[in-house]
Amino acid sequence: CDDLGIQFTDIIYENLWFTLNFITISRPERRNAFRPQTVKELMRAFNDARDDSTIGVIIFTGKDTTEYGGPLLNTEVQHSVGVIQPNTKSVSDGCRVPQAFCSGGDQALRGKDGYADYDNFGRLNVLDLQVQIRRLPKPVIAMVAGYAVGGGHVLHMVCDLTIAADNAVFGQTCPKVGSLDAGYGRLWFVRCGVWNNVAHVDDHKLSKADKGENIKRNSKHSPYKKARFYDASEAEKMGLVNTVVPKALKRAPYTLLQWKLSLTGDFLFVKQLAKLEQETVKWCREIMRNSPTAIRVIKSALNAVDDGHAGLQELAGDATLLFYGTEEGNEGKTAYIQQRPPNFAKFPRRP
Ligand code: 1HA
Repeated sequence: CDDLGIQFTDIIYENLWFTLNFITISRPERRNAFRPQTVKELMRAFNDARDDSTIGVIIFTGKDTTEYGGPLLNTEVQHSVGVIQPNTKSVSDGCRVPQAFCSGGDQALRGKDGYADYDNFGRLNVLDLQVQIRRLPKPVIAMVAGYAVGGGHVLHMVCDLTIAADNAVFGQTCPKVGSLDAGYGRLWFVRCGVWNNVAHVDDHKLSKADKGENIKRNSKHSPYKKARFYDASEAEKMGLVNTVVPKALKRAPYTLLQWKLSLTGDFLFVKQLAKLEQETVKWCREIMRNSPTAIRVIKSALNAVDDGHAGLQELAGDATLLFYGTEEGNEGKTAYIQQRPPNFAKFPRRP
């Protein structure tokens, strides 16, 4: 439930140690694909975490989808249907990645005007969520195990940091399903030199020799230009993820007693977490040791150029926030309330 007591159906919203929030997309039967309702719930949860002054960092993740693994496909079949070849070294079941951060928009609900679930019109409301995460004055960390593809890939990219399990697989499936995200999705591709979509689509039409040439051409442009999907270590090299964690294990079930103990000694609780979560929490703790205001201003400054006037507004808003806390700022307001001229002469005009 959120603070208004509304039951979430598509996400899980949890608090850890009163300072971190986990926001988890929970549609495992669809590899955590989002529908309009999912996005509405995510926006509500992110808003709640923003408003809660005890929360310093938000961890954004996807529910473990392992139980919806389905039958295994052999590598040849995967190739023929265009499914990606994951990092097989790290997954116990051979050639299939059973987990997902998010597989993008739910294609079964896509109509001519966007994605529709309970309404008789479509929405592209994930675009609002992307903006919301960018403007949120607290760090948002994407914790990625398995697939982060299509709109799910973009969601991890708009987060401030990404901690990935070594079975993570990244890529933009959009053109393959007749979609495109030319907004924030493109931003990091340009930054990291990821050339993905066109090759992904064209590759199917090319002969074997041409395919080789295509790949060579890509690598000639830049070692970072990637066609098709890429795994966690490649994503790390491209600067798309901050670190890769060796194993994506499920979080061990914990009892109420352990949970209570964790409130007194968090070490006990950390022991209950999977490696991926442990590493993510470690990063969160490092962030939490820093000045929240410095983190806030740095986030808005980092995003300001790419976000244009909206980015500048965010940064300027931080300046206003800080100025309101000064004696000089306060003098103007006090003078107005006291109906006297303000005395700004006493304040230094610094070089
Ligand atoms: O581009 C945009 C937007 C652009 C602008 C504005 C708004 C946008 C909003 C959204 C998007 C997009 O996200 S477009 C890209 C949509 N996503 C995809 O193209 C990914 C589709 N999924 C896959 O390629 C694969 O499922 C997978 C690589 C993630 C996983 O493969 P795997 O492990 O073989 O699982 P699979 O059997 O394919 O999937 C398990 C179940 O989940 C299947 O259902 P089932 O047959 O068991 O009933 C599958 O249909 C379902 N599923 C997975 N992803 C989606 C999905 N169902 C609907 N939509 C999905 N995205």
